[in-house]
Amino acid sequence: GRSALRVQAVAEAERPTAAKSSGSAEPVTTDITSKLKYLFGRNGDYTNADAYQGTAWSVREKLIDSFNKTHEHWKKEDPKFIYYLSAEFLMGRSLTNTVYNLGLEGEYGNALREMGYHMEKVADAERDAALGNGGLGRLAACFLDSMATLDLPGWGYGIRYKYGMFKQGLKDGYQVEMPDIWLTKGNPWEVRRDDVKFEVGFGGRVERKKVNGKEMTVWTPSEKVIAQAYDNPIPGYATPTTSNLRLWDAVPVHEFDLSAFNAGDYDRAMLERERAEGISAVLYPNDSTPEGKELRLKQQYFFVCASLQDVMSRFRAVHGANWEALPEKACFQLNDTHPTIAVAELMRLLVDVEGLEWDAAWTITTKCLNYTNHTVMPEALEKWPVKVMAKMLPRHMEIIEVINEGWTKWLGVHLKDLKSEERAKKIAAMSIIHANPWNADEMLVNMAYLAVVGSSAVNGVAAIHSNIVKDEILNDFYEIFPSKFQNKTNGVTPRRWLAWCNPELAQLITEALGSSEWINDTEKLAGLRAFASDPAFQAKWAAVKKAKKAKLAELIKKIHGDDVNQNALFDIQIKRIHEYKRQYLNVLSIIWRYKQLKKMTPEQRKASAVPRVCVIGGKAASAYDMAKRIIRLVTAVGEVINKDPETKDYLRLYFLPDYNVTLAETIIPAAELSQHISTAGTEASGTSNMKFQMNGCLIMGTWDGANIEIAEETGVENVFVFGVRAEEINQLRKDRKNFKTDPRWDELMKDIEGGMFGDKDYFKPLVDSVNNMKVGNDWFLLANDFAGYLAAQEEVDATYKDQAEWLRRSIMYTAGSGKFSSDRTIREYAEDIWHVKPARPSA
Ligand code: GPK
Repeated sequence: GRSALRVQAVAEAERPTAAKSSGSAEPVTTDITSKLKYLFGRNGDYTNADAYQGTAWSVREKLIDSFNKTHEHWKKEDPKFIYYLSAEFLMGRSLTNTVYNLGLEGEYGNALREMGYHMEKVADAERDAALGNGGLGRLAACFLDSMATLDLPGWGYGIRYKYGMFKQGLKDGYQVEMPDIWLTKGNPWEVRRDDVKFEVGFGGRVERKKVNGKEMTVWTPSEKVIAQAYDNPIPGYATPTTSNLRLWDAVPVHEFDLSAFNAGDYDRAMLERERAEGISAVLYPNDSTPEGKELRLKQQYFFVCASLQDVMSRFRAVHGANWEALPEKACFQLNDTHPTIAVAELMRLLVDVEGLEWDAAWTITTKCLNYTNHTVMPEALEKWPVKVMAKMLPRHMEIIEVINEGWTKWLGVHLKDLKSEERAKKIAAMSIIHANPWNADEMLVNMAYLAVVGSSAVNGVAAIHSNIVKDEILNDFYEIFPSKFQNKTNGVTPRRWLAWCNPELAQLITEALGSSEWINDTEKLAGLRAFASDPAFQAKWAAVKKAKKAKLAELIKKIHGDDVNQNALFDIQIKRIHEYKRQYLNVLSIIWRYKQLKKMTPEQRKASAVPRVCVIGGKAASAYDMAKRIIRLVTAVGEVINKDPETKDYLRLYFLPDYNVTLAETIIPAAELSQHISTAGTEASGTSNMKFQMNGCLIMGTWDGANIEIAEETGVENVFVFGVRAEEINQLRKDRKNFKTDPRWDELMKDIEGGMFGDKDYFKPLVDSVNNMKVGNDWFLLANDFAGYLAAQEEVDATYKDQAEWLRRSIMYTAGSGKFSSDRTIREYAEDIWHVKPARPSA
């Protein structure tokens, strides 16, 4: 039997509330086979993939029962709702999460076993819902889990991309991208709502007209599409609440343009369909660097427009046109600037469609909206050319101009004590519409500024990041509205990222703490500190890690065909490939380690080397040339060192292709050391660092993002910290030309340039990007942190040799992870920003 089931049996018995399913009278096996028979025309002899379909469609019904109950309750109670607007939701798989969250693991585990299947293998047939790039999209998914678990009335709103995040393959060590065709086998986790559709317009013209004697603005779009709703029920854990993620699919207004069709003009008949479907066709694969493509703005407006209409139509059904009360019933969280057009759209709906006065509409709008910033990288802040916006959304462009006029005028009064020259400078710097600094002829709409002006609250995602937002990125705004700015340190769901992905560790924790209450009260994990130095407990803890390492070793064998030493230190860096995340620095230290090993005699290696298996994984945006070169460097270095007979017992480097949520669920529990080594001040928070911490993985990190808070909770002395501090960065960048590189660094650069790993020409730009100090390169200061990084790596080796100390720290990590549950984060949002209260349906 799978130990998850035993953990669950414990969890089940101690559920704070009754489990949601009372256990249907009809045996689950019959239900699964009936689904296979009537939905798929299958009769016996099922593959794991079949068993997955039967199980999923069966579980779906319990999920929908819970969803319906919850929504009946919420309809009756009419509480205030939070709507989480996000262009990305990186959900991963749903089957096991749903089964475990609903407390159905006993029924379904047993049924599958009776039929001769294993839940784990059956679950493996599911494809990830990869409607996101990385941290920002996965954060949204964790937030939905916590909102439901905390019984908060709240929905996610986004786009039902037909193609999610591309699948990454390797060809001769280079990244290749393949489409993610994820819906071909149907999706049991969604419900199409044929009664929920809204029209969304683009382009056209704007006129003033008298409507019923009132002067109104009328927008006549030149292009229209229909947003079709799909609901994805979100089960909470240990509660009857199942909330909702509503995703919009774009479909044509007319199935076919019949006149064109009849006239034999098939091309034109198909045009409208293609145009419409193109809007929700594909997720842009850029993480932290927006692509200024028109289709992207279209996507943003498409889902925002449909979502706002949807919320307003539900409000109207209950409260009529009493829009002043909207902020008491609805608030919206803008997940980064991607949904910021909501500021203009809500104004348009209230003023043009509902006929409110501008000022009344503005009060409502700013009360309803809140904005989360997720990055400080200047190139990542979204700015749309006025020309593009005026053409696609002419009325919105007008509205933004009026907002900006009001805003700059207000600023003029507010800053009346400044000298006129200074005042003008400040106003220009804070204008929502401003010239492109690289092209004075082009005017841009600064979406972050629009979001700040149009919102009640603005927050960053870790303490250091929120301070940088206040002190640098949006400092002018902070000085004017200090109380608008907040911090909400990110969190991750302890269900998916500990209890469900590491049931063995979960069981051990539950045994030690005497209860599974930690699964939704992670502060209880602090109780593990009492066991940190207990040799018997350490031995059990080590045995779990070993079992998880064996699973990862199996995966490496499957992908690369190699057996790895399972007693080696498993050293992991998995995240999007980005220069600021410095995978390159990791590779340099691995090459350095390799060279040191080569210099040793076999006896010396045997006596003193700590064997390591290094794993790097992550996708590079398709157009991010430097990131692709970094991937190739990883694979090229791996090709050399993994087959070197002198060193291969002591050092390996594997690139694991197609890193995604599901792969993370295998890798993270197996990790002993994880790397979070961004240049200080560049990683807003990081969230995988929290997942590793929960799973007892030690962290090698810079003083950046949530690493800082993780170190505070775990004990700074237990974390391998290195590198320059955020406060030093500006000065160090200025002093670039005088920086003297470490001789070891120079040696490594020569090695790469000299072709030690082949592909000299391809790696040349990589070497140049960090090595031409005279022209001020190495923007992310790899050379500055290099020596400190190598020293920290030596400290890792020394600590690993003392297994009792390593295990003590490992336990201290999990014990210190209580703060990083997304339940805590969501509670803070609910109390400080949303003012939304729990509303739990009865079981
Ligand atoms: C930030 F700006 C962006 C973006 O476009 N995509 C994305 O994943 C990440 N992020 C940050 O880079 C992480 O530091 C952070 O933990 C995550 O958002 C969630 O806040």
